[in-house]
Amino acid sequence: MDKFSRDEIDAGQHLFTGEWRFTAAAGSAVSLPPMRGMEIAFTGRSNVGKSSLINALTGRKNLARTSRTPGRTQELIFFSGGGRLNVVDMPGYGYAATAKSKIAAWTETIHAYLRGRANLARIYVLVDARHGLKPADDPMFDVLGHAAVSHQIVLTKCDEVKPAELAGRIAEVEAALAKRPAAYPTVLATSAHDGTGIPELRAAIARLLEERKR
Ligand SMILES: Nc1nc2c(ncn2[C@@H]2O[C@H](COP(=O)(O)OP(=O)(O)O)[C@@H](O)[C@H]2O)c(=O)[nH]1
Ligand SMILES: [Mg+2]
Repeated sequence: MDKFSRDEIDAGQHLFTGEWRFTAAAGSAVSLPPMRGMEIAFTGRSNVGKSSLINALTGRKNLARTSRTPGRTQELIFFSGGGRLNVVDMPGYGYAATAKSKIAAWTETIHAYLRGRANLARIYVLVDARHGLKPADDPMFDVLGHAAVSHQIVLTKCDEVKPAELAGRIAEVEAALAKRPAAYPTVLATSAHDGTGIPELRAAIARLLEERKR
């Protein structure tokens, strides 16, 4: 796991202090909003904790509506805090009951988004710390690799696993990443429920935006 300086932690906190609000939703390629500032996007299997993590990052309890029904969010949802950074909640995947037609529409929208988004700094692929990587994650990593979009794994729900199990899960996921050279080699461990890793994830995003400036 990466280490962050006090300055980077502060910069991360500052990055998320705005009044975060919903700005747009896109359920198809044509409805994508115009590019503005920089974007980071969150993806992962349905129910992995995307909306909860966005709420924790932005400090807004109900910004990204958390849902107990997997597979409900079928659109890309855009949020802004009024500054340079925009956050995108991507539709979840890997939900067995999803109709084939919906998967096709989802795939088309995601591909269009990844192909045409010059201001997309990184995709964070969320993985449940209790379960690790699953075959359902493979298509997303394949798409990200092909599109050459910068991406990194964030473990979610770390409050649910004991420290020794978490260390093992991190090692296991980072070992799997060695076979995916397009992916960032280290993971970030978070919990939206107890706040673990949230300052570090904010700092990682602040560092990323600094790198993008140069
Ligand atoms: N224990 C624990 N549960 C979480 C955490 N984050 C999300 N959840 C739960 O996981 C479920 C799905 O969360 P949600 O954010 O809606 O997932 P999404 O489908 O990926 O957007 C909800 O019941 C959340 O309460 C976490 O950090 N810890
Ligand atoms: Mg959600």
